[in-house]
Amino acid sequence: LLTDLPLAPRDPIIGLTEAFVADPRETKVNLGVGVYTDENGRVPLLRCVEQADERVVDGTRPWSYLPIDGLPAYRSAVAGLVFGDELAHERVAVVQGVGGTGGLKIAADLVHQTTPDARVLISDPSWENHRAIFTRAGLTVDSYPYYDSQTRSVDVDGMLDALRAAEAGTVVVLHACCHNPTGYDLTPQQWEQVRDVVVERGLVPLLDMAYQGFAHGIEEDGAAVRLFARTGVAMLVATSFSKSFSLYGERVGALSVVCADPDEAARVQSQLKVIIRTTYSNPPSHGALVVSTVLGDAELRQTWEDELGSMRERIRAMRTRLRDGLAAAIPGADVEHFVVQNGMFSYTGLSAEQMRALREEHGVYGLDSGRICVAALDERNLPTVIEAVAAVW
Ligand code: PLP
Ligand code: TYF
Repeated sequence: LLTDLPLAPRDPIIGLTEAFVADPRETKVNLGVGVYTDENGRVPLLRCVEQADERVVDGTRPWSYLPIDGLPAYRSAVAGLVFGDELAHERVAVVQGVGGTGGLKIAADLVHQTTPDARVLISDPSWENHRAIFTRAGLTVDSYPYYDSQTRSVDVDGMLDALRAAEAGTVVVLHACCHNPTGYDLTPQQWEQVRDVVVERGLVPLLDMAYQGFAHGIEEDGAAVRLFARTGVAMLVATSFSKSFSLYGERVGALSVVCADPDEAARVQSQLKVIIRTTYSNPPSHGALVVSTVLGDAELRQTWEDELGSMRERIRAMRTRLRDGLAAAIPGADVEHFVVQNGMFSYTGLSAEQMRALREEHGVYGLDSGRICVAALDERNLPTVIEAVAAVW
């Protein structure tokens, strides 16, 4: 059974954290994995989560099984957050997911079930796991142009051309906001252009929403999802609360599928339940209870919005400090892109070789693609990072 099984490659991002942990240097900085840390370098426990958690622990022991498709209150809270009153929620099949990754995997299995020959287009570049998840589900994955390193911006013409050339039924994976890994998002006008081509060509949009609230705000960051929801075409939305609730290890996410009518939504919901039942039977309860408690309580929800706003503003402040520090350290260098990008990640523009030098000579860990996690910058590590980046520039 296992004799000829080869050793699988490590996850490049998680593997980097392992190398970081093994590095003995005291001044080392981990800008590899996409995790938000606060001004003290710690993953925050949000106050809204702490307070909801107390209620959950007080009120719900012992732990029974959740329904296959998840906690009903959580599912409605997700529908409210993702779609607002843009469409009738009876038209949407929503299931709890094991993180955003779980939502994507359920989506991939559903697409494979309905259209085994479907092609999936992901952005070039994209989160590594996109290609892996859809490929493993048996689908063919290709990419559309997204990032133009010459102009340090989105190659929207290349993207639109690729979408125009795609066959009807092709699934197009779009980062709803805070593109991972580049940090470059579409403008509202560009989103409208993408929407028009997707609708005209009969493509299936799958919006991956892992960073709602990290670019401009909860409402603002949901605009692309609502833009597509208004068109009436079938669409899929994967949601992750890992970052926005700082609940990484609780694995809280969802998949929403917008259908033509309530009857179709009921059929989709039933098929999603079969996929879940045969994958992990039913989802874990604790994180979803915490999130639905926060979203269902006006006061806790306000606390969440404030805390999410603080995370967003701290990231923006770190981007500005990085830009200013690099501009001072490298006279004449164009470093504006650090403040143009959104979210937790920044494509620095550094080459793989420069990123290796950052790691080996300076103990600053980012990905070979040039991606760093700016949400892990703080006042203590900024001087080290600025000095190191300036040295390899
Ligand atoms: N989608 C994107 C674009 C991501 O960056 C991530 C990051 O972790 C995910 C999905 C998965 O989120 P989760 O950790 O909730 O599975
Ligand atoms: O891109 C990132 O760093 C985050 C975290 O297999 C992550 O999305 C990275 C790799 C992975 C799972 C999550």
